[in-house]
Amino acid sequence: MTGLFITLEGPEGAGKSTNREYLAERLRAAGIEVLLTREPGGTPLAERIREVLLAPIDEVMNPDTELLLVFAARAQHLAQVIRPALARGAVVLCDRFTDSTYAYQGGGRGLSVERIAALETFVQGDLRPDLTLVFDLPVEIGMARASARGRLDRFELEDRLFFDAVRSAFLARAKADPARYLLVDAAQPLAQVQRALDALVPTLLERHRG
Ligand code: Z5A
Repeated sequence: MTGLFITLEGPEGAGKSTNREYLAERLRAAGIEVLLTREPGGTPLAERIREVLLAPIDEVMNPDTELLLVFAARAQHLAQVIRPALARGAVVLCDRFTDSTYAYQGGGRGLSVERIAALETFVQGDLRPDLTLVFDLPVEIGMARASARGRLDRFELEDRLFFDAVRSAFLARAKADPARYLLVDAAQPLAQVQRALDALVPTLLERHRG
């Protein structure tokens, strides 16, 4: 049996976590095992790498260091959590995955797509999400939602140009492969976003049944 691998992507404050919980409830109501997880993180070791990635520090983190830490966490997460869950037929709902690497380390930090793609193949083999929901949001709204939460992490301290590049990278990836990506307008009121997710549930159940 193989499960369904769904990732939720987009800028900070786009509602990924909120909507991941919402979608999980809908799928669980249909009697399906749903695993909620996130990146970077998802295992105790990968969560420790997350702390290193997010904590503001005085030393500038080299972009290659950042990229390798992201994929180190992912390798652990895949081996310990994601692959076993998919193998037993669960739906995996993962808050961020490799599209965030293309957006933040690629778009934001300027690392080449080729370098990221090489690590993607090295760490994931041919595993790619079955579906990626991209929650799109104007940069200023995302930054305002993040600031409202208080202390900013190392990424949230970046400037407007960085976040413009991140958003463009997400949109370009969604546009390039409409069969895998679903773009969600995350600036709408939450109830409307969740109506769009409700409409998606029957398709997901059908795909899961295979
Ligand atoms: N990162 C990376 O660089 N490379 C990688 O490969 C990966 C990650 C995997 C941590 O991510 C950082 O890791 C991330 C990129 C980097 N950094 N940044 N910036 P994270 O997922 O932990 O951080 P986040 O995106 O900042 O999480 P978040 O702010 O919690 O965003 P969210 O999950 O999308 O939003 P939320 O918590 O569901 O909602 C935020 C608030 O908005 C909350 O009060 C909601 O009630 C509200 N909300 C949500 N939707 C709506 C709507 N539609 N209307 C009004 N209010 C709403």
